[in-house]
Amino acid sequence: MNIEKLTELLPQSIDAALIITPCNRRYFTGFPSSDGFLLVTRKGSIFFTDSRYIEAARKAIKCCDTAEGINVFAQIRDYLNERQVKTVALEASGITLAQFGRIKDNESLKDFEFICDSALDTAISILRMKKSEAEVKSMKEAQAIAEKGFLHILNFIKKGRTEKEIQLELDYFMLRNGGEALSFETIAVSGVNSSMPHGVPTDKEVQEGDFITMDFGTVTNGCHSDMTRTVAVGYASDEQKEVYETVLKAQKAALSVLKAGLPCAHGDKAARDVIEKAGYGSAFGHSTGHGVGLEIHELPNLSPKSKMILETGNVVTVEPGIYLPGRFGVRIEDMAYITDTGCENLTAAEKSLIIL
Ligand SMILES: [Mn+2]
Repeated sequence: MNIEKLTELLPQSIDAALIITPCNRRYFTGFPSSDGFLLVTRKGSIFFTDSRYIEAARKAIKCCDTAEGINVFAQIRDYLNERQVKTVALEASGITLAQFGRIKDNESLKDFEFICDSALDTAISILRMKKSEAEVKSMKEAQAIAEKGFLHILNFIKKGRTEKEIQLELDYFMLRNGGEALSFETIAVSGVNSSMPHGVPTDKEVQEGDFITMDFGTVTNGCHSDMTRTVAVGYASDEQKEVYETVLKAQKAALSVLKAGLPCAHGDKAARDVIEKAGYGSAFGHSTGHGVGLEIHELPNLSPKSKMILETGNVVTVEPGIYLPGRFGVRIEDMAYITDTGCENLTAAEKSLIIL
């Protein structure tokens, strides 16, 4: 169970963890809610939530006790005192200063030491990086919906459509076909706008000769998908084709080296080397990829700065790009599940250049 594993990963100086962020609460309990406190100790764990959720929480949560939070800080105090807890870790990267203040300055909790450094976040991210079978299944489901959306949007795109129309059509399709949310605000940028890696869709109409870059994903059971495709409308110039092929070659180069044991920075380098060799090094400013799961950006990162090593069970995106300001850009992105021998590509959508 993840809760037990968490207590093993925490430094001995920490007796308990108070988990507040919705994403981590959901990760450990499997139960999504907007309110709750998950209190994890070495001698038992309990989830407090309010009257709106308690009935559903009692039915759904099997991994720890549940209780309705009536006077929740006093209840937390009593639970901790019964277990002789002195030190309690908090999620430094996820809670607000206001939340930290409310806990640390609470009259009921004044006898405990609250630790808000990286210890708890580190322990949780070690667990979350290794995806469970259920999480991978959900990510595959989300990805399948997104890929249906990609096929749908290929029939929708034509000269005269605006970027916003393409964005909204893709969003509606994914939500209409089983997606419970969008992974992030869909990017659909065309022509000169495609040189902005995270450009925001505008009322610009698609013209012949435009590249359109679409970066999108959907969510099932809280798990995110993430993919990017660049397609051409009408025709593509020789230069556009050359840039496209370079990005594709870089993307495939990274995918071919990913496996458990590989330093993340080497995964990035495999893609970056191809782009640099082709003379576009300065046009690839971002990292090659990032972890994805219950959140759209998780560890590990395929970044030149990363010191992490890939492990079996990680899911990372592989998304090199080339961006020529004022002209055009290309990005191609798949998600990869890391294994002992390589990686399983979770993305099946066509990658060779599509000219609509
Ligand atoms: Mn991505």
